[in-house]
Amino acid sequence: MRRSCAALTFAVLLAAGGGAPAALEPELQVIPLPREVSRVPGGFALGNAVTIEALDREERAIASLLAADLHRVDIAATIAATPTASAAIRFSKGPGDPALGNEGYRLTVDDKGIAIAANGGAGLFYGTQTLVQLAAAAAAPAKVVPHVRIVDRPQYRWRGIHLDVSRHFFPVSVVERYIDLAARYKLNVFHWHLTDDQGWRIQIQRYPKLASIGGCRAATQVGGEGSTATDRRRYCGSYSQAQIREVVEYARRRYVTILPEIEMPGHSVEALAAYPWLGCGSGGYRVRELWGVSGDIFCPTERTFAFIDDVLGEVAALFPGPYLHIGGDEVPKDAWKSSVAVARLRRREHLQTYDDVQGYFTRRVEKIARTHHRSIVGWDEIFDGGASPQATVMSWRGTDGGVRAAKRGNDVVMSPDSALYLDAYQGNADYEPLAIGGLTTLKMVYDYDPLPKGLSPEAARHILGAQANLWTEYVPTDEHLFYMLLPRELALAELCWTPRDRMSWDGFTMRLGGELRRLEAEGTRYRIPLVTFAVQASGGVEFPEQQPVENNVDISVPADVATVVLRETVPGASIHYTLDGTMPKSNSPVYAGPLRVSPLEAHAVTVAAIAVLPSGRAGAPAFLNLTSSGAPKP
Ligand code: TNX
Repeated sequence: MRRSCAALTFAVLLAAGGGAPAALEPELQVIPLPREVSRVPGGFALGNAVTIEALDREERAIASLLAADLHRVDIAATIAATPTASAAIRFSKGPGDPALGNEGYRLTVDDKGIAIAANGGAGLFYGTQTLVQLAAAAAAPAKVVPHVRIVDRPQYRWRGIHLDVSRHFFPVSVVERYIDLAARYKLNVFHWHLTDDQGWRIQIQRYPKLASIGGCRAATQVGGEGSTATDRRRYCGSYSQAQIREVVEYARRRYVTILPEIEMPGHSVEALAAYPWLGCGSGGYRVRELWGVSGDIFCPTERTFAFIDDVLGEVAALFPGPYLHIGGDEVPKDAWKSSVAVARLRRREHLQTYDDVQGYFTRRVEKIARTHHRSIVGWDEIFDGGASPQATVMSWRGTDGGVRAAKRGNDVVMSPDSALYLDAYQGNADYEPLAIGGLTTLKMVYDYDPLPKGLSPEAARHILGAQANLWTEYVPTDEHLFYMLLPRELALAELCWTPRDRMSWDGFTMRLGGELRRLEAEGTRYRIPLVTFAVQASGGVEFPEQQPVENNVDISVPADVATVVLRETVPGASIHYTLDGTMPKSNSPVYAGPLRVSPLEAHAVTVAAIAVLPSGRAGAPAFLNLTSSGAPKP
């Protein structure tokens, strides 16, 4: 039994009648929550038309993105390129404010209007993102934004989101929307997984067959993990270099750096299908049709390294960011074990084990990357073979690899599959579209702390930040993609940006609704959060708001009667429920206030509830299983 201690107590929910949580919310409606917020009484009315003063080119570029965002929340904005007394929104940019760093900003709203100050463009841009969220939360027609002083900067410098376009291909428009959303929530790295066994997706001029042959598979797996059935339909897709340049520019304007990944030496049979001499075997390679890992991998020959040099040269010319991701994960070594070339290499380089061969491979590729003025990032397996201390390690097999690498002085990005894998189920699989497996709930993402316990300050400095990965074996469409991304990306954004001691799950779920409503208005799919439950039993025992785990909350009350408060996250959604053990539907009774149930009388009661959006789209059911451990002693 738990006494109420969470911020969201039963009494608070009861007072709100289980609805309209925004009225109770003392925090600003901003995700990620800013570092320092001081509220001042009053507010500034944006109305339906504003002027943005933007005095240089960079400011004007930011202002035009801001104007487009404001337009979407029904505020028309004009940009003034010269000092304009009537401007409601002003920028000031100039180095020298140590509280802000490269990416921080000050946002001040007072009677005069809105001022955003930063040391550079990134900070100004982030200030505008905060402003748009405040404007989106403000009610029409006055659109009053609260008087406030915000001083904000990120906790981590690497705030990443990944997208696998090999398993399923997503066109430029979808990739740009993906980047748009990342930038909105102040993420700054887009990890573009461009190649894998199931398809090569980037045009390389010197090797055109990579896209034309490596970019097509003859069929695609249907069914879940382990299925060997396919749809027998040819599936192709790749980006031209012109398209890549367009996306790079799109990201640059939103202060997002793209991390392109070219997988090697494993996850590369699609490249072998295009140029069989890249493999250690005698050919017959095919772009993979099933998910999982191919045993055919790059052979570490001089010809392969020359190929990698050419490819990375073209990739580096397209992507201005400081890093190239070279993969390095899941490398089955069998093809190397039977290779004469590898045996010769091992003798020459004194490589004891096949992990050492991968280490040699990684260090060669790192040297190649350096000739193109890039550092490498690799999955944590690159550490096993002895990566150089300059390589950045992306820790995906949990966090141990990251911890070991940080202790040895390598930079680390935390993206553990246990908490930040967005291809896993978001709730009970019975009510979710087919996914790869596992469970990564919104709360699991939110609770993840990128800083492992017990690291020395020196090692902790090597934890650059965190990243969530979205593999797309089971994500065939863009609707499904955004369903898997949202709202978990918002939890990721907060753990990357907001200092840990400012984070609060209750506060986050209260702030989330406004952003979901905004996504709804933009026609972007997201997963509707489950209805939550708070319970008060006779005898004064309270259970504060409970988050269903795999859609269930089990509570045993020491009472015969209990009052249950239901809450959903999206403003304007309704809750429909049943008490008779049947599945709730859109035509089940509408929840209008606290429910009185009697678990003792019936032995057990299940409250089953769904949230239904005004559009009619319904979320997955959540179940409160109430049992009575006996009536309270008088
Ligand atoms: C492992 S995470 C992989 C990917 C798969 C993913 C599925 C990583 C570095 N490698 O190739 O898509 O699991 O969750």
